[in-house]
Amino acid sequence: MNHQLETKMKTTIKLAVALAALSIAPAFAHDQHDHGSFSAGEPGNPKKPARTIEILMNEMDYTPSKIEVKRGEQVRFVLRNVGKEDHEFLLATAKENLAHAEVMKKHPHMEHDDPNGVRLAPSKTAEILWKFTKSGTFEFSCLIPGHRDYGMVGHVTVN
Ligand SMILES: [Cu+2]
Repeated sequence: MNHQLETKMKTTIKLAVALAALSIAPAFAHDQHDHGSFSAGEPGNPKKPARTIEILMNEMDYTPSKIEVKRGEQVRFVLRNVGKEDHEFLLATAKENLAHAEVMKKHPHMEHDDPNGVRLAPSKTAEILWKFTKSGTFEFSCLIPGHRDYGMVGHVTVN
């Protein structure tokens, strides 16, 4: 696929995500247009210290699936796909992930290149540096159709 077409498709998918959010929660949709903000905090600063948390992705769960962090804490997620299928790690609110999941039912192979998420092929590893600036409960989830329902959802509690 040529790059221009790929970029165009990504833009279309982002628009579709925004539209899905709009149909579920009009008040929330505003955030979707602000590409600088994320529901679970913000991308981390590599120059600042971070706690490393390793998360294994498998069919069909995460290990560990529950983590606790302090508000303002920076976490370096080391994500390892130890399974036999592709898996994702998308950090957001449950509401945002559910809206995103609806879009993925129509586009199961959509790529993610956002700072709060990654899709990994089997035996691949990736890192996400994240600063939890908001208190509350957030989740990480795999939105490949079926995976979330089968157990690929974990929770982050920010105190
Ligand atoms: Cu998965």
